[in-house]
Formats: sequence, C-alpha cells, structure tokens
Amino acid sequence: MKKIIITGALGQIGSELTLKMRELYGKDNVVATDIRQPEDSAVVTEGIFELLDVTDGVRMRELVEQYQVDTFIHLAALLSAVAEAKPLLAWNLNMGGLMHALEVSREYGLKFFTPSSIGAFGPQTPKDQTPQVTVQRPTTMYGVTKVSGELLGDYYFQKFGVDTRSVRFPGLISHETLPGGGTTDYAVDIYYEALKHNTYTSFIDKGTYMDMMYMPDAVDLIIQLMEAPGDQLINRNAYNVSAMSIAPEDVERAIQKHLPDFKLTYAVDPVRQRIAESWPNAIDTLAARQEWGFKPKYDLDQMTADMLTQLKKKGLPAFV
Ligand code: AKB
Repeated sequence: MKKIIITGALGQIGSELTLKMRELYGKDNVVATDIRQPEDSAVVTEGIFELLDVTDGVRMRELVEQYQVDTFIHLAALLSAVAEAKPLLAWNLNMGGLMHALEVSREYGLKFFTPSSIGAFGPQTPKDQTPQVTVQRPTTMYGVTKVSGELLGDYYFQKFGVDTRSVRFPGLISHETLPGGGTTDYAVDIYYEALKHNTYTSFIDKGTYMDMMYMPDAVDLIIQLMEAPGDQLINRNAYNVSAMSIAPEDVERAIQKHLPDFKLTYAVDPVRQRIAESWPNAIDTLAARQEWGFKPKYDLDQMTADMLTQLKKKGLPAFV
C-alpha cells in the first residue's frame, strides 16, 4: 500500500483508520473522502480530504485518477438499525457505493478492502463458535447487503483478479467517533452514560450475547490483513474476527470495577433486539488467526479501563 483512498473517512472506523494510515504511510499518501466536510475534524484539516458521495461513480473515478492511488478502502455504508428503517436507501447506498468502488478497483488494478459484519449471519446460522464457512441467510437489509458484498468480493477476485480482502466485523467500540445506527451501539453509549449519569438504560436485553472489539484492534487488523501476503489468504472475503462475546450485564460488571455505583436498566427496543437475536452469540476466528495472524490485544476489562480513561481525558463530566 503506497497511496490509499478511504471512503466514509469521517465514520466510526474511518476517523481512526485515516489518522493511523497517515501516520504509517505519510499524510500525502492517504486521500480521505466523505459526503460531508466538518471543519473541526483532523481527518479534514490534517491531510488530503475530498468530498465524495459514493453513489457518484464518476467523481470516484476522477479522484482515483487524480491521486493515482493503488489501494481502495471502502467504508461508506449504513449500519444495521438505520438500514432496517430505510431498506431501499440502504440497498442503494451500500450496494451502489460498493459496485462503483469494485469497478474502479478493477479498472485501475487497486488492492481493495471493505468490511463485512456479523450481520451477514442470520437465525439459521449456528449461534456459538459460528464457523467461518456456514449458513448465511440474514433477515435484515443490512445483512443482505453484507452477504452480497462478500460474494461480490469473491467474484471480482476470481473473475478479474482484483485483490479483494474483507473481515466480518463485530460491534466496534470507540471513544473517538460515535457509531450511529448500529445494533451493537449500546456497548459504546454505555460508557458515555456511565461517566455522565452513572446509569444507563440498555435497548438490548439482558443475556443477549454479541461479538465486540475495541477500535484500536479493528484498525490494526485492517492494516495487518492488507499487508498480509495474498497467497496465504484462503477465506479472503470475509474473515470472522472478534475480541470478546459479551452481554450488557458483562459490560455493567466491568464498569462497576471503576464506578461501583453504576446501574444498568433495560428498555428493550424490539427492532434492534430482533436483529441482535438473529446474529451469533460468539463467532469462531480460527481462519483469521491461522491465515494472517489475527490477535486482538484488548479484552473487556482492558477495553473498559481504556474507554473510561480516554473519555475522562476528553473532559466528559465524570459522576462521583
Ligand atoms: C451494527 O450493529 O450494525 C454494526 C455491525 C455489527 O455491523 N456495528
């Protein structure tokens, strides 16, 4: 990777990946793009930034041509809960953007990454130790677009030789940028609310297990996968990755180690609960570990300690 373009660079993953890639590959070698341009973001002010609506294939091609990139990181997409509320928009944005990005990567011979998700699984998928290769019949529009993305990644690799790579991300937890519209977002909100009010009302029910990961691990693994020798990659689109399988009460206990009076209550959102129940409890990450050495650093306790420290540093009013 010498010159990289990133779509959705202001999103949850993009805002941290862009800064890390600028650090590693040089700030003149990372072209951050997004559909909006806030002036107070380091992604916009501290390096190359271009406006790009990913459904505009002409503009996308112009930027690839202008900056002579060799790698395409395509992150722009709607998350699961928003996609369920706006299924047609989700199809048009998630699939339209992906098709343009794959086409431009084929045309210019670019290395390509786009994330899939645990949302690519469905109620018929084995719930525990979910295998790398298994039943994928999701019941959400988000899941439909993610399975389609995995298949298209394989298709562009096999038919056109595009070096496509992907992972199935679990819920990602970060202190930098809020996710916005996901089913796993409770596991981010809970830390903010713990510090602000010492209580949190979860929209996901007690006992609902989902895979999660801390953002520094997610950013590192994208770089690690993209730098891995291509001939090692058997399941290139897309690898199961996870750092922990947790339910809301597990996060509650982890937070209570720092804020003993923290209280968790529940007001379950039926839409997001139904999505969560259609996803696995805990996926098996063996293929990622074997094929390119995936090894996350943060478990729940380490992540919780860091989240609370970082949020306090940002000046979030701590209770107590
Ligand atoms: C979501 O909840 O939609 C995402 C995901 C697991 O893909 N965080």
